[in-house]
Amino acid sequence: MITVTAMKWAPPFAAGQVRDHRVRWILNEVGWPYEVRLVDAPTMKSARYLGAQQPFGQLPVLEEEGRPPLFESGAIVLDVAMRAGRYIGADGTPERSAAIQWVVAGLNSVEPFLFNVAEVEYFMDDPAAQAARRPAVTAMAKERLALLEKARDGRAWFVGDAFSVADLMVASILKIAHRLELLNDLPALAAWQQAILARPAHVKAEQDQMAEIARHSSADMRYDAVPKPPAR
Ligand SMILES: N[C@@H](CCC(=O)N[C@@H](CS)C(=O)NCC(=O)O)C(=O)O
Repeated sequence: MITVTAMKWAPPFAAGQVRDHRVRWILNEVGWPYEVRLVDAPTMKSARYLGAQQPFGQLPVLEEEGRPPLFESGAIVLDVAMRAGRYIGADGTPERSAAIQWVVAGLNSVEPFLFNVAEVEYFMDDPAAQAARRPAVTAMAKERLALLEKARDGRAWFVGDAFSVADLMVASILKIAHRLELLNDLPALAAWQQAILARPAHVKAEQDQMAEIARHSSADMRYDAVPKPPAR
C-alpha cells in the first residue's frame, strides 16, 4: 500500500494548496489506492523524520513497501506517472521530454516568483517592509505569468493533444497565483487552469485535503512545540 504524508492542519490561505494535493491528484489520476498519514510540526522536524523521510523536514513524502521513501512533489508526480506509464508520454519520446521539461519549468521558473508574493502577503509581519517589497515581487510574478501564457499559446495541453503531468503541475502551481489574484489580467490562463482543476482526480484530492484540515486546528500543528536545537 502507498502512504502519502500530509499536514494535520494548515492556515486558510494554504488549505487546498499544501503540496500533498499534487501527489493525491496523480495517484487519483492513475487509480492507485493510497492511505494518508497526517503529521504535525514536531514530527516533521524530528531527527527521525529528517533522517528517514524528508531531509528538509517538509512534506509530501510517498512511502511504499519495498521502496525507499520518495520526497519532492515534482519527483513523486513524475515517478508515479512514469511507473504507471500514463500522462507522461512514452519512454524515449519527445512528449516524455517535454512533459518533464514543463514540470521542472513550473517548479523552477514559475513557482519561486509566486512564492515571493506569497511571502509578502502571508509571512511578513511588518507592514512597512511588506509595502516596500510588494511592488517589485508582484510585477516580476505577473511578468513571468504573462510569459507562461504566451508559451501556452492558447493550447488546451502543454504537451501534445492530451492531459499530462505538465498540465497537472502548472495548474497546481497556479493555485497560489489565483488566490493572490495574480491571474486577473490573464483570463485565458485562469480559464485554462480552472478547466484542468475541474478534473475529478484533482477535485477529490483537494476536497480530501481540506476535509482533513477542517477536522484539525492550529493546536495540532504547533511549531512552538518543535524542540529547539541545542545552543552552540
Ligand atoms: N520542493 C518541495 C517543497 C515542500 C514544501 O514546501 N512543503 C511544505 C508544504 S506545501 C511544508 O512541508 N511546509 C512545512 C514546513 O516547511 O515546516 C516539494 O515540492 O515537495
